[in-house]
Amino acid sequence: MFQQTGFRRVKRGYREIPESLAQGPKSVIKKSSWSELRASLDDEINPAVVHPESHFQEIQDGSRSVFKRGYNSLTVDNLVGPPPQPQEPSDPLFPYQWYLKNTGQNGGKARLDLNVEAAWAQGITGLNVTTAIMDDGVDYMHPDIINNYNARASYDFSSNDPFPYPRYTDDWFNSHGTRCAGEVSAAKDNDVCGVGVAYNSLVAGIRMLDQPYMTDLIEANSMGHQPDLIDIYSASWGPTDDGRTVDGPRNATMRAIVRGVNEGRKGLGNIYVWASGDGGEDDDCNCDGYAASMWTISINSAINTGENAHYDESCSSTLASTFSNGAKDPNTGVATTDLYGKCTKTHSGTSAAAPEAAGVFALAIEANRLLTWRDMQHLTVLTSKRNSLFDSKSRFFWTMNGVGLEFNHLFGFGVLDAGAMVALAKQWKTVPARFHCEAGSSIGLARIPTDKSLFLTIDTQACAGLETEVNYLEHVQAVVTLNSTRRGAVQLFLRSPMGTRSMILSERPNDADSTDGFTKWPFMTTHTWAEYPRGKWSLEVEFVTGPPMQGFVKEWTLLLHGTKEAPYTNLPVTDPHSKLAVVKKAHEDRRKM
Ligand SMILES: [Ca+2]
Ligand SMILES: [Ca+2]
Ligand SMILES: [Ca+2]
Repeated sequence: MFQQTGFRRVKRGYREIPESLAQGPKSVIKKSSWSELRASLDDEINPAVVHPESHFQEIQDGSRSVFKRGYNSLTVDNLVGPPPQPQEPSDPLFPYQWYLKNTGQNGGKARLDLNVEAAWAQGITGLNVTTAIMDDGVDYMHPDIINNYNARASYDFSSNDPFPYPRYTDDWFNSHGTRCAGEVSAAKDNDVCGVGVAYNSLVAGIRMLDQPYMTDLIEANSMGHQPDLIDIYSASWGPTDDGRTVDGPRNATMRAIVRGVNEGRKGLGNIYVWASGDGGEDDDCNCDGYAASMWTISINSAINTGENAHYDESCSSTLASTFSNGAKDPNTGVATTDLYGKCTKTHSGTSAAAPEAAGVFALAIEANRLLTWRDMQHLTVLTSKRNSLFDSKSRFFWTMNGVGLEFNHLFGFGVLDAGAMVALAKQWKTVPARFHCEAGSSIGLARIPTDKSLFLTIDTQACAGLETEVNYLEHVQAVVTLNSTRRGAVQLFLRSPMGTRSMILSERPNDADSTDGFTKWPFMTTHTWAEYPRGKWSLEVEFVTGPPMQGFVKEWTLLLHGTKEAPYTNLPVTDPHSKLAVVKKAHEDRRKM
């Protein structure tokens, strides 16, 4: 056995770090309460806290037969006609779940929601899809969760046992995972709390946040846990959102993610959903290697009026958005389950946004069990909506990319639309093979001037004629090595041959680093999705206005990821105004040239 060095990972949605955590491993109190908990589990298992594993299997076997009375069973009713229209949930908190159905309650914007009723009306509720909540545990005995709890797919990596039950603290600090779980799959019509986005889906608990320090091994084990039983992993945590951290997955975790997307779900690829971060305008989620990864779908949030939340981070790797709190009225938080059978109306942060997306993706998987991890990203791009999302400070506007897809630096391609995603998922044909083209490098010291921008260009054929030819983009990465007297004063923009300008690094006023800089850091953009990559790419480097700085770019490598073949040729277009129709037309026009 070997000891791993620990590092810090924080929940998103909780701004305050309790002293015991902040003090780290030196905190004796923390350590002793921790060993007490372990000891209590080892000695005598309290049946009120932990059940034998078979208990949950029994519950699930029982509950599954209940589900089968729904849409999927081959009863005469189901063979004869369409499934009955589900009634609006009768759960007491449903009227507060404006993110599911926004009627304009509490000053919100009517119809600004996830459009889940349109997905439910298609007979899709998440049946037999499992989402794992990687967090501080899940109160799996909560009456709104217990029947959807997938014990077989669950584990406790914080204390190495099969029971990811949250550790008790007086301030309910460990309520985070339970709140996230309810958003995905709280039960419908049971008079308890509200209802999950995918209320017939299964939820697993992966307890891994509740120890003084994180290790690569705990993260890797969590993200690679039961990849054939778990479809979606939802993570609402990451490197500290202090606006001066540049950090990401370590070696083992990186390998676990890669294995997940390549081999998980029996080869279709696991879906990793990530909260983009709560660092507000002073942080940039492209400095968070989990959120910025191509293999995660990172999700930002909007509040009930369509504004971004004040804590929202922006970055070009964000794919789409869902909803969270932020308005003054406390009833505009996220209503969901809470610890010990309770409910809450005030779940918050991009923490609350990621599980909503996981729920929508669970619906898409039930609609089409063959969706790959890349299909899910394409579906997200094509069905997310601008709706009425806007930047409350008018910094970032909606812009059209080179093939007519609208994006916003804060919200990615817009807010998820469950109804549209399920409908398109049902018709979906898996996208063509993906290739990785190393498009070019610019090596050698280039000084960043103080009064104007530095432009570095790469002219590329995008590997035309080679094995790795890319003609239709998915993700683009600019791998950059640079140093500056103040890292937080550097801004980076990437301009594509079709003219789309992504801000791949924004100012971070708290980042005073003058020694580390960025070393081969992969800045990612989704904004050039479906564009043609051939031609001139330029990296624009500038200092923000302020005291004079010095800096050098040492290296820049452009990596293009996407398909050789046009991705949507086999898909029927039912709505001529849909994003699918727009992109398909752009691709067809291009081929005629
Ligand atoms: Ca446990
Ligand atoms: Ca309920
Ligand atoms: Ca961050």
